[in-house]
Amino acid sequence: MNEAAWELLRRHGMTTVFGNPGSNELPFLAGMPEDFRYVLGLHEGAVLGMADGFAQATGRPAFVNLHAASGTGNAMGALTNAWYAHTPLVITAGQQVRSTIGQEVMLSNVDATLLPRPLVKHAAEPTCAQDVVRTLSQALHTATLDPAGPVYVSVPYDDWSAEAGTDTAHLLERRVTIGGGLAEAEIARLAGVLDAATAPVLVLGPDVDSARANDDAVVLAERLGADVWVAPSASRCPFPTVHPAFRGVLPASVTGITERLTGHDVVLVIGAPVFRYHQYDPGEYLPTGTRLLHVSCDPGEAARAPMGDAVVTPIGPAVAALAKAVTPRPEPERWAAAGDTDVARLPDAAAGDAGSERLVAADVLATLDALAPEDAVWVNEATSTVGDFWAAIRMRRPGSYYFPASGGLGFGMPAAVGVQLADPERRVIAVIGDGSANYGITALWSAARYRVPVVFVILSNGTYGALRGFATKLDALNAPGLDVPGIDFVALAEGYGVPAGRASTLADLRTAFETALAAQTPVLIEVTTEALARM
Ligand code: TZD
Ligand code: CA
Repeated sequence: MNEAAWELLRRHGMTTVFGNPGSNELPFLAGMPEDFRYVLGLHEGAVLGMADGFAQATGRPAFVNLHAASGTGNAMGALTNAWYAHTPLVITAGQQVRSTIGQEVMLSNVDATLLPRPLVKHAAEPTCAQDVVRTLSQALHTATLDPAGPVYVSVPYDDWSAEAGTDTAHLLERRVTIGGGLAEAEIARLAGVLDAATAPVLVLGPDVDSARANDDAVVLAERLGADVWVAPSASRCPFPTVHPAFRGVLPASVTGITERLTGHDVVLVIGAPVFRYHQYDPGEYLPTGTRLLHVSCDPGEAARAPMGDAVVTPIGPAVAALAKAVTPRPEPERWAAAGDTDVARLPDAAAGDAGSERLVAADVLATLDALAPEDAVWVNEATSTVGDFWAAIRMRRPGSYYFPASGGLGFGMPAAVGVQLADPERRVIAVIGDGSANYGITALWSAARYRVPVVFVILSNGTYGALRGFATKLDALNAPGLDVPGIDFVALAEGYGVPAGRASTLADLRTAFETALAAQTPVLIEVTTEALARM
């Protein structure tokens, strides 16, 4: 049985196991073949975050093995991000011996299939040992089909010593794919609306990046002469930020978006929900007379939107087809007038260092941008400085940006490790707030243990900056628990085996960052920054 399950995973290229083991998982893990690698995370939130980053960066499902209900519970916060990022994950959890689950012996996973809902597409426990491999097969196909997402399988550990069913050969062979893309007539209809528009605009979301459709998105924008906004709260970067069409990220509020979209008669949203708002800010969803078209791979996303006409289809082929179908227009003059947008804005070190003991985040980010390799991969989990991040960091290639898709903190540090494991050729730089860092801090140990050379930059402003912004807006500045002073990230990193240093001037930062980039190991840089309290 054990061998049949491993063979199934091998056939699907899932030879990395992200896990944290317990007694229930040992009978399965003991059979792990030599061509598999096990990546140990010390907390299940970090296990799931690493797998999430790995799956997003490879574009393939990742395999996770957790311990029973307790391990699953620890991973649930991280599952919110995987769910909204459309990350294909096959999450397995060891269950107690089948005949004893009813007694609720230690570490039985009672009602195992209910536990991870509603954050999985499917949850199952095989009804008998002979159905384990088919259940895993169902899980991995379900995880991968659009909209991709996490699935959950609980396996009683005595199942692993039973004989596999006689029909597993069929399971090893089968492929399950989604046929077809948009029908010709549908493409022509959408292209017709875009061609007839006087001022079309594109709003692109994370699924454009995960479908590797960024280049086609550039062609579409150029042929339409349309500016491009990135969808609010985007967890990926779907468009080169150095292109003259790039306008920035939409704010996560109704009125903010309506303001930005004013002047456009047609808005085409691709690969994002319409819209992932955050702060409650009631108003008109769209400027008067503006028409919104939505292309999504997720029926739920399409159905729940409060406005617009949606079509559900795989994203990659849809963007390619639309890019071909629209009639080319001349390049807008405003693009040429913008000049070269691919320029570093390195702050003057002396200016940044004058006066305050603390650095301004925008200067820190501009410094990182100027010194980072052109193809660097960025993981961002510093919440009050997201706007500064998008303004400072130039991203030119697909797969350059990862951010927690549902805003659940604890994604950044583990995801950075997973992304770097998936893509050793590109350097991963993780910009993490001193609040966020604590939810995923144990990822440092995995980075050290497996020599995963992520550069972790901790923006240490001593506070939950974003919450200070919210507290101002919600008139709740008396709320307790908004500051996090007194954390020594250099000591924490060293404790987990990651070399670390502190930077309180831009000159220090430059030296520390250059040294980190030259190293073959993970490095952490703690940067002392100003609290911004901006929204
Ligand atoms: N817990 C979890 C798991 N996710 C969350 N999103 C929060 C709490 C609430 N939260 C935010 O939404 S932002 C934030 C918290 C605590 C502050 C993060 O602080 P930081 O970054 O130091 O990482 P800034 O730049 O100081 O805001
Ligand atoms: Ca902070």
